[in-house]
Amino acid sequence: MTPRRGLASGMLAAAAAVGVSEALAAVFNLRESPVLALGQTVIKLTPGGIAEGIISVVGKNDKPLAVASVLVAILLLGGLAGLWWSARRAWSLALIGVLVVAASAAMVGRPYAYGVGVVVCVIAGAVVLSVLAVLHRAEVEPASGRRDFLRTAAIIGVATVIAGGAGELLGSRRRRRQQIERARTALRVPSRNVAVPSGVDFGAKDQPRWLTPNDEFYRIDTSLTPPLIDPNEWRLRIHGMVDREITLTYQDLLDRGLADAWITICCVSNRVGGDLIGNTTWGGVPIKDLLDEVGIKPGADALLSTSEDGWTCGTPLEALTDGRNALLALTMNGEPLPIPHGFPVRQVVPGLYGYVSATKWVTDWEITRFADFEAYWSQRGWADQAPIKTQARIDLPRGQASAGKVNVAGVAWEPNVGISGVEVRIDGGDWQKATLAKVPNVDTWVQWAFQWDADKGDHTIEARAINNNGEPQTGEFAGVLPDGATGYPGIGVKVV
Ligand SMILES: Nc1nc2c(c(=O)[nH]1)N[C@H]1C(S)=C(S)[C@@H](COP(=O)(O)O)O[C@H]1N2
Ligand SMILES: [Mo]
Repeated sequence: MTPRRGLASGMLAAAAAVGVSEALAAVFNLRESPVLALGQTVIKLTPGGIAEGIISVVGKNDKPLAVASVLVAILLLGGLAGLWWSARRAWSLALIGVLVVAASAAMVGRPYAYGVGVVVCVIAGAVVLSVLAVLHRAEVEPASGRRDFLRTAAIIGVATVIAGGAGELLGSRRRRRQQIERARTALRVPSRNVAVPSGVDFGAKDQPRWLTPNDEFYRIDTSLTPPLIDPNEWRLRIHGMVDREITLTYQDLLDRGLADAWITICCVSNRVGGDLIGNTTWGGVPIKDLLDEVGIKPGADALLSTSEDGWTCGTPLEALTDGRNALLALTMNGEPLPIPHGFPVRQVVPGLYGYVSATKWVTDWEITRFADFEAYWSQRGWADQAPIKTQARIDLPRGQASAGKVNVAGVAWEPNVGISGVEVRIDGGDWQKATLAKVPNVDTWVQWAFQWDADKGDHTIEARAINNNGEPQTGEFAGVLPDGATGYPGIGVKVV
């Protein structure tokens, strides 16, 4: 192998190792990749006088400068290892070994050191060895010639760029997420009253709590990774069929004062008995107040809301102005919205399925008419209008029960209308009244319980909710498409 090619093979091997180590650092979520750790270590080890001299020249760019120097050094030393690979293999191996040890030491010496950082350095060393071996074999094999070496080198080069690029992308997204998470934690939202009202939760073992904790709240959206929005940069533009167009900031909303409301939200894709539903307290600005501020022009019947990532949602103005607690929400269970649940600002509207009301990461409101647009899910076959249907769910018992008194329990809901009763029937018999827990308003689900005197054997239990208009839920089965499932929830129980 010519010296020039030896040098090239080594530099390529070093570049591949850097690319792979960047990617692995991102995959393992390390705070610093080996190159960055080496750069930081160089800064730390540079004698004060020299460092000051450098900083006086390059200013705040000392970190990029250190990283660039490290990269150049790695490439040059890699080149040397490639140069020595054929004739002085031992020197070459020793040099690679020294580099791996130096990088490992830098990783371990940093705050937040992780043992896995050493693994990354060792893998990077293995990459150098493999690339050198492959390139030099491509050169010496009988059939091979210049083209084989170049072709192999080209493939490795492309792979290096892809690995490094992917690592960079993943890493920068992670850093951005951490930055937004810090901004979220630093927010001072006025303290909220999030105490669970008394009497709402029977407290039965194995039953979901009346208040759904934020980290257990169901999540449905079309984004692979949630939008990352800095609350200081967030804006909501309100325009369309309005008298006065306005643009709101996060602080504008805080200045208006937040109202709190207990609201159960539910996904249209929730099958009968399903768990795409949750209940919490939301703090926000009443949407009606904002609509009054901008002034709705005659003829408008819809709010077309758009999220930062381009998802769209059509909500009837009627539901936003009829006096129900429709909120432009900033908090969820007393804290700023979690990022996956719409941080910094989302909508919550009692009584409408999420896809027609609950826009997360909302940044644009257009007052318009349903006749003039089709929102994201309507374009895909779902209904334009979708109020939440009267439903009950059975949560207890689970699977088996022992003969005698059995606690049959669950929840029922029809936000914005409320539930007046729940009935239970065993093996298709008569409907019998269950007991309801308390609720603070008509917008939340209500827990119910029924004491069943159970005989041994296999049984089925069904339930139905009756809303505050005295209407029982329908027993007729319907799937979730186009506007929500119906039918009685039913479970099979083995009593022993
Ligand atoms: N930006 C955006 N908002 C969205 C969605 C979405 O895909 N993108 N999905 C909606 C749907 S279908 C539901 S059911 C609710 C779910 O809210 P959650 O994830 O906070 O429970 O958010 C709604 N808001
Ligand atoms: Mo949904």
